[in-house]
Amino acid sequence: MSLQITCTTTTIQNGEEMYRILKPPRTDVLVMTPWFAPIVWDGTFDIDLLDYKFKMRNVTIGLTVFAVKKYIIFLQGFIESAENYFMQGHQVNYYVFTDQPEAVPQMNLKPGRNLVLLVVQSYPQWQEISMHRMEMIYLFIQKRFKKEVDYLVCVDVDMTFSDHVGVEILDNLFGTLHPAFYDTNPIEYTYERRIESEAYIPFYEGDFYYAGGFFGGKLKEVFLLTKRCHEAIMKDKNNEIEAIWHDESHINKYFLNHKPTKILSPEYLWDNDMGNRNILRKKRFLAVRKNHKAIRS
Ligand code: 4GW
Ligand code: MN
Repeated sequence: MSLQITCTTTTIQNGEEMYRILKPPRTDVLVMTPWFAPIVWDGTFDIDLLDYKFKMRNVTIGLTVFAVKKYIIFLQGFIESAENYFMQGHQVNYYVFTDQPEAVPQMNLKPGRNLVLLVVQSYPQWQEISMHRMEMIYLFIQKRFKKEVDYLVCVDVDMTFSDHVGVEILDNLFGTLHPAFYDTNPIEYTYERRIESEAYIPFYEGDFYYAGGFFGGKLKEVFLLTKRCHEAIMKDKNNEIEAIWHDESHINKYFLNHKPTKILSPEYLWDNDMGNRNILRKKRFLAVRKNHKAIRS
């Protein structure tokens, strides 16, 4: 079986190419955590081999996204870009949570791809909109997603896919390095530092700073993460404290105690306001420029 797989890739076609697999693919970036989770950078994976492996398992991938209130304007561009770059050739269910189903435009999807609208309430505070994503995701995993998909990928909507994002990201539980902190001294990570919060992480603890806008994994693992984060958020609310970066702070706390089995490099969550970096060969998922005043008023 494995021989067949390599035969379908170009790497075997000449000796020079084959030899390449024995060389470290990248020496300019960290490609493995101390707990042996791969960090996904361009050049570290063979997409033909991985596509074949996931095709054999006939996997279906769910992509959750929230478009509440004014953020509905990001949805069309988001889905259109996902049609071009997200999980090409695999089965995909888009799960769009919105308070305005009537405002969702008709979009033509490629074969094997479906869009499911899920109506949710809005909250007066934007922080609550962001944090209640955890609650909605875990409730809908129980209610529906676990019957329909093998993996769940949970992202922000104010983004566009601008290059390949495929099955190389999938694993039991994955998080993404925050573009502002991937090469920062951990002492400067903006973890929640107040001991009263459930998201508290003391100085001199923590590995990476993960972004709130891109995580996922197998259904069971995403269920445990989202449920735990929601419960922590509710505990904080009862204690009249809100973590500094809301759901992102709680994700960082969760990943401290439940190490992700794979980590995505900032290729998978970049902001052009941060400019370019030599190590960044691809920008796969980009923040959309937003007029903060207009969108958030
Ligand atoms: C300030 O007024 C707001 S509104 C900040 C977030 C808001 C918001 C966020 C919203 O009105 N509707 C909404 O659906 N969201 C969802 O939460 C949306 O999916 C968005 O991508 C996610 C996180 O908010 P964000 O993208 O603004 O957060 P950052 O600035 O960290 O990317
Ligand atoms: Mn965002």
